[in-house]
Amino acid sequence: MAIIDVTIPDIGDFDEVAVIELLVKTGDKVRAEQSLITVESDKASMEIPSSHAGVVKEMQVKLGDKVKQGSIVLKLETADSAAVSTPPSVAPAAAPAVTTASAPVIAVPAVAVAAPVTSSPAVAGAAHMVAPVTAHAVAVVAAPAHQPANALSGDLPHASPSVRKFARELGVPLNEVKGSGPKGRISQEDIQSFSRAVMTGETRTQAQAAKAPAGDGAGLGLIPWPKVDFAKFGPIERKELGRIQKISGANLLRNAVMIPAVTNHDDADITELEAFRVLTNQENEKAAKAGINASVKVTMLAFLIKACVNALQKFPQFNSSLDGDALVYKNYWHIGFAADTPNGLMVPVLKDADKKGILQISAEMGELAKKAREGKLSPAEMSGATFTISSLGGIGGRYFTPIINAPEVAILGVCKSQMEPKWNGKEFEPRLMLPLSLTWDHRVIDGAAAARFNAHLGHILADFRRILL
Ligand code: CAO
Repeated sequence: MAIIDVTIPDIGDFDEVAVIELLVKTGDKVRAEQSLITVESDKASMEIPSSHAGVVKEMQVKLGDKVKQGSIVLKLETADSAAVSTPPSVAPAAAPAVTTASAPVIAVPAVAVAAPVTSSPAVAGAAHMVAPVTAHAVAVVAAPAHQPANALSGDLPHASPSVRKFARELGVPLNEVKGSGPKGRISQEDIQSFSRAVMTGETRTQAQAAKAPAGDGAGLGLIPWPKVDFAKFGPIERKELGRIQKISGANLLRNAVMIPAVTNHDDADITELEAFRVLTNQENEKAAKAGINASVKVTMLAFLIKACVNALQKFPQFNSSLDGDALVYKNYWHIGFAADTPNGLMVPVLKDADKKGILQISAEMGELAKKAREGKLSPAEMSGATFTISSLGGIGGRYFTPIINAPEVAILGVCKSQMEPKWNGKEFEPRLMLPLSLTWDHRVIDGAAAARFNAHLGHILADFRRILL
């Protein structure tokens, strides 16, 4: 028997977060990895797991407390006396493979969901966070977009933890809900009524909308969402949206509504680059068989990441973020890429792409995509992107209009390359053309810059040696 302190592990780029939910109490028996409390910043909420199994002897935090890495959550009596000397695992959020300690990291919204409990050492002890995205958007999605600001100030609206959780799941801003219980306590029914009212456009009166702070996205004066009894027209089946979809939807909507986005479509001639890629893979395979190096499969996306970094360096406004009336230019190039996973779309971030070669990028991308599919990405591996690429090249399609992943200002969508007849001045010749779709924020970028960005990208992809110039 031993009493140990269970502490807050590395929770990524958050200095201090508020305790918004206590999931266990004194006397409870907990398993290793079981969630103990929920904490929340303005960017994300996350459940803090137990580093060991045992019995809760004493809670050391209460609702509204501010905690950070190392803060003691509770005292735990464990059966294992060796546990005393085993500090809670706190490392994983700072995944070594791709973490850059020195680079400033933008607080990219990340969402925390109760991620599948995993026994993987890669996430053990780390806050359970998953950053989801949905179709056509590669936003690393913020926790409830309208999360009440006062949840962080300690002035928590009157509601039980389960009601808070319910509100978060629906993306309902608790501080806007009028509680019907004693002393204005908010119940689950209040949340449901609020949510229903929002869906039918009843909640915000025009007066409320007029009072809404500029830029909160409210008060668009839209007509109510159509209410249709679908069952009247044929058999239906109703399925709740997944948690990730619910949360990401609010963020996608915000990004779609608040960013004046424009998409430029273009094509890049990758005939020679594709031949080089195929050759590189053949040579790599031979070398791997001969035991000379590890086998790394190079895909077009690795070249695209490198080419994008070059274009971002030439056109730095594409690697910036809006901050009020100022533009923040980032002198680091962390590229997010959308990865299709069973949990939904995730956006792992390949850090310092400017400092890495194609083989390293390919290897890291492979690792990150694998972790994404297994739900093992750490918060650090999903944050800090300065630009995002969404590649549907392995699937198909011609062009699409990706949604910008705020606070980034541009995103590149890529579709499947195909052979096309191109006029070379004398005759048509078959060329492998890669469709590019660049969506950009018109507050920061103008059409001419976007056309130049795409043209430059195409120029690099057509002859990759230009990257050396
Ligand atoms: N044109 C033609 N073929 C392409 C291509 C392109 N632009 N890009 C990739 N391919 C080919 C690859 O060469 C590979 O072919 P082989 O198996 O014959 O070698 C095949 O497609 C599969 O590639 P891949 O998808 O495994 O690798 P990738 O590096 O291109 O992509 C990843 C990795 C993680 C981005 C991808 O697996 C994925 O998840 N893509 C989906 C992203 C997505 O859904 N975006 C939309 C977001 S908006 O809702």
